[in-house]
Parts: sequence; structure tokens; C-alpha cells
Amino acid sequence: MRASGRMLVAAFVVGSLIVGLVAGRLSGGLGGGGSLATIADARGMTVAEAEGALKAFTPPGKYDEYTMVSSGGQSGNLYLIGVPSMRLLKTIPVFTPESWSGYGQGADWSETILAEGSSDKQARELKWGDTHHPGLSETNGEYDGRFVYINDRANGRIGMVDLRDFKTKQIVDLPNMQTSHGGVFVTPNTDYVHISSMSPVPQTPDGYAPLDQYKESYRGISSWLSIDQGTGRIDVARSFQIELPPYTQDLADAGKLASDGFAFIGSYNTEMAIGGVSEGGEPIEKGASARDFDYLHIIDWKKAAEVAAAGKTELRNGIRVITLQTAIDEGLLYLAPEPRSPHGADVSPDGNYIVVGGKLDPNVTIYDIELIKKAIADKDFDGNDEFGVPVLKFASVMAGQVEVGLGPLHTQFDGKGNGFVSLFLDSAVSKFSLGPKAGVKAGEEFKLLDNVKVNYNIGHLATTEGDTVAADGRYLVALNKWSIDRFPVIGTLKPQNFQLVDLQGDQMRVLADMPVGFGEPHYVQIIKTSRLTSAIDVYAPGTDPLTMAASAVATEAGKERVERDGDTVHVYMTAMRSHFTPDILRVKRGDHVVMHVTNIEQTADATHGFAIPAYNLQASLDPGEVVTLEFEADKAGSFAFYCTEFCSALHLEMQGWLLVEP
Ligand code: RUQ
Ligand code: CUA
Repeated sequence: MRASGRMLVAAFVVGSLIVGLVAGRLSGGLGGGGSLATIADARGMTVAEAEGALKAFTPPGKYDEYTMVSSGGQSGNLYLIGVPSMRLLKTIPVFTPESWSGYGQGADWSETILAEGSSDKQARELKWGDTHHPGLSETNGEYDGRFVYINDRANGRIGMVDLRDFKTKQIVDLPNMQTSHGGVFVTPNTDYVHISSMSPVPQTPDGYAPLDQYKESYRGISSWLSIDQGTGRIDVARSFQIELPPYTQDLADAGKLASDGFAFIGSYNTEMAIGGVSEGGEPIEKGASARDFDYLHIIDWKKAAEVAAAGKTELRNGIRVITLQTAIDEGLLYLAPEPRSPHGADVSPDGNYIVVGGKLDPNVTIYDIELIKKAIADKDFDGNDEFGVPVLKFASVMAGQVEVGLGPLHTQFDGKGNGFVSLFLDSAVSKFSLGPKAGVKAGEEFKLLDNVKVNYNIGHLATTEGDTVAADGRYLVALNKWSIDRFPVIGTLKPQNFQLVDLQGDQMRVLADMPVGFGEPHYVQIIKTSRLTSAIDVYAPGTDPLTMAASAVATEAGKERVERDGDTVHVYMTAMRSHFTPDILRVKRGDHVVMHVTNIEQTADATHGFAIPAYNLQASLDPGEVVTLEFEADKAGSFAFYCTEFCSALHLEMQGWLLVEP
């Protein structure tokens, strides 16, 4: 209530300022800085640009109404960004070590997560990831601010970030798949998190099969990961996978409301081109674009969960797998034709419509779940694909098409009957109306309504709360791949460009640019900041972040000690402003040192760092946190250790000695 009251006041203030601007002057009550029109003029801005700035501006000390959870692409991280201000709030490391938080730099809990993120299916331990699609947890189809899941496009991996402390708590390297693209999405009550493969891989014991056995041995995989509702963790033993034909499965989405229980995965390369340009074959991109239609995969996941529970699975590398044949026999999997080389598959907030963008087709194609259910019930098939999966008749399941422009990719929604689709080739966003089941008046359905240019070559886009039943149509963020002339030349590798688009007027309008210089984010989700109610300000004293419970090795003030057990030295250390206790550590070369460091502060933000640079160790100790660092003292010397966080006036004094006697 209070928030919406404030919004009204804010809208009124913005409205009045704009009236003033248009009038050319505005005086009084603005703090003696001269009229806003004068300021705009002095800064070389148009009135319209100044108006945009006001709409996006969040004053110092005020919070943004929305928080955007952004993938970080090749950085392997997640980022939190305020909307509408587009201020970068924080980095959350997931698949890649990161120094500030000490993630993967020696602290036990993060080393554990990263190490568990590589399985023996990999040739090497993995040190990076390519994050694409964050999926926030939901309750009844609305974001609930508990967890966020993120895929690693490079490998068939998924990470889980706990939104109590905004730290990564789990990485799972999924068996039977390598790359991942379909998802992450959560089901409306986060019973399952879905992720599917991109390149199909051989389902053979050693993971190898010659490419001429592509159709027989290679399969796509749709993974349904069961979630522990208390911790957010994935329970692989309760999860299952479904084999898919060896097409290239692409973006995916969960059904909701009208389509709850179903999931949709777009695909391309149903031609099953395998390339081979140097062996007399044609490039994959040519072979993969030959047919006029690819297939939207329709999965009845609730039925699939029952089939798995009934034991109609085989155990493959530690996870239950429903084979392609079982999926067909049990009626879990259907295909619907989708115009060539589609990309996104997005479900509208009411759940009635599934919108598919066809990269090589100027239309979005809109399917209706009621028509899909009816076609399945009536066995209204156009035969089967070559693996025996029934193909629904295109004309029977398609509700409409809208010509939106060139290169349609992804669609988002405003909850008011409209879709917004990104146009990669046109560098634009088109707004179009959905059908009557989304509340659109008869005669107004499936129409192109508006178009705005973005800079340049947009991939994904996201609207505020746009993946949920509560999409509110306030803002849209365009995730542009190119930024060429938008920023000064700062080298040959250019930033990406996020653009904030206002959806509140009759026409879409670009309000702000945000250069992104940390990787190539693919997708974001935007949650109302007020939904982040799980977030804690300070850990309870002596907390182990991995378990969120009291650590067995937490140390209280006055109980600091060093215990030797043969060649192993256990150090129980505390940190508080502005010293470590103990601050001199004496060990012998060859000792195994286990340091348990507790930040005994309870003041929010009183974070200390602990670094032994020569031993490549660095940890962040948030108030109340316990971290264990373990190392072989194999190099003799006098090594200074220090606190890496400017915690107090005497922060520079917060240092000590590690003496490794030769
Ligand atoms: S996609 S290339 Cu999300 Cu459009 Cu991955
Ligand atoms: Cu503690 Cu600086």
C-alpha cells in the first residue's frame, strides 16, 4: 500500500516536472538550481531526453522499485541491477572464481561448490561457465524471492543461488547432457527446475558414437530437477530426464494457469545436419535451415513425473531416464510444427498462448493450449516424426500469426494482453496484441501495435515480472549485442548495451543506455524489490554459509586457539575491527594448516577480508560468517597476512604474520 502511494506521488512529481519542462521553465521548489529546462539546455539535452532521465532516475539513497537478475555470459556470474536506475548493485559468482567475495579462492564452502560442479564426465576441472538464463523461484506462478537458478550454456550445468545471502550454494553437472539452453525455467510452484540440452549427445556408456550413428545414438535430454523447498537444492535422486529426438532443442518455458503441467521447448536443426565442410558436406547452418518447419516440443511434465514415480525409467549415470520410446508410449511428448529456425518459446501470463519467434520468418506464431490439448485428445496428428513422436496439425493448434519484422527471437508480456518481441535483424522491439483469452477485444487480436528501435541487434528482452502470472508492463529491458557507436572507443572489445524502455505510455520509448562490460548477458529476470523478503542483513553468529546453520568450528571471542595434531595445525581465529586473534601464526615447513576464521561482528556491512597473498588465499568474512582455509605450508618464509576490506579507520593495521620456519 505504502509503495503504491509512493509510486503515485512519484508519478505526479514526474508529471509536473514534465509539464514544467514543456512550458519551458520551472521555478521554485527545485532547490535554487535554475529551471530544469535550463539545465537540460546547458547539458545539451532535448526536453524529451530530460524527461527520459527523470523517468529512469532513482535519487541518492532511494531504492529501485525493481531488481534485475542478469546473467553474465562468459563471466560465469550473475549480476544484480536496479531498475529503472540501471545501477549495478552486485556480482554473484557462480561458475567462476571471484576475488572480492573470495569465491573459489581458498574458502572451504565455495571451493566445495566449485569442485562439485565438475564431474567425471568432463575432461578437466571446470573453471568458467557461460551463464544464459536465470530462473527465479515462484509460488503460485509469482516470484517469491527465495532462490534463483542459472544454467551454464557451455556445459550441462546448473547453479543455485540462495536469496537469503545471495550466494551460490550448489552447482550440479548433469549426466547425459553436455551443453544446455532450454531453461532455466521453474514450474509455477518450483516443484521442478527445467533445463534441456542444446547439442544432442550419444547415450552410450563411454559417451562416444561416430557421427554416422547420429540418428540411432545421439539424443536430446530434457531434465526435470526436483527441488528441496527448504534449501532450494536440487535433489538428483528425485529428479528425472526425458530423452528427446536428436534435434537441437532451444529455448523453453513452463506452462502456467491454463497450461500448468505442460512445458514447451523450441527446436531447430530437425534436419539433423552434422556439418563436415571439409569432408564434402555442407555447413551446419545450411543443412539446418533446409526445412520449412521445425518442431515445438510439448511435454506433459506432470504425467512424466507420474511415469517416473511408477518406475518406468532406466537409471543412467545416476539419474532416472524416461526413454524416447516410453515418452511416446505414455503420451508425454508431442511435436507441433513451427516456422523455420525458431528461437524463443514463451508462455503468456494467463498461460493460454505460447509465442514462438522464427529467426528466418517475419512472423511470431501463437499457439493456443486449448487447441493443443484438443488436438492431443482427438489424435489430430499429421503423422509422426521419424522417431515415432506424434506431430500435431499446424492448422489445428495455431491461433494466429503476426508479422512483426525481421528476425523475431524472444517474446515478453505486460499482463494487459500484449506481447513484446525482440527483432535481431531489425534492431527493434515490436509490440503486438495477443488473443481474446488474454483479454483482447474481438477484432483487435493478433495485431502489430508499435515498434521501437534499439541499439543494436537485440537478443533477449525482459519486462518487469514478465515471466510470471503477475507481469505488470512497467518497463522493458532490451539486451543488445552490439554497441558500436553508443560509447567512446575503449578498445576493440566493445561493451554490450542494455536499454531501458518505458512501457507506460501509448508508445514504447527508450529511456536509458547501460553499457555492460563484464561479459555477454543473455537473459535477465526483473523482480519487484519488495518481493526479496528472504534476504538477511547479517548472519547469525558463527554461521556456515553452505548450511546456513551454526558452524561446528565457529570461534567466540576469548576462545581463540592454535591446536597441533601431528603435522596438522588447526587455527581458531576471530576477526573484528581492527585485528585478527591470533595475529602471529608460527608453523613449520611441511605442516598442514587448517584455519577456521570467524567474523565475530554483528553489525551489518562490517565485513573483513582475510588474505595470505603468497599462498594465493583470499576470503570474505561477512559479519557472523565462518570460513575455513586449508593449505600446505610448503614454502618457508615470513608472510604478511591482512584484511582486504576497508573496514575501519584502523583497517590498515588489521594485519599479522604467518611465519613458516624452514
Ligand atoms: S539465447 S544464444 Cu537465450 Cu536467445 Cu542463448
Ligand atoms: Cu578488517 Cu580491514
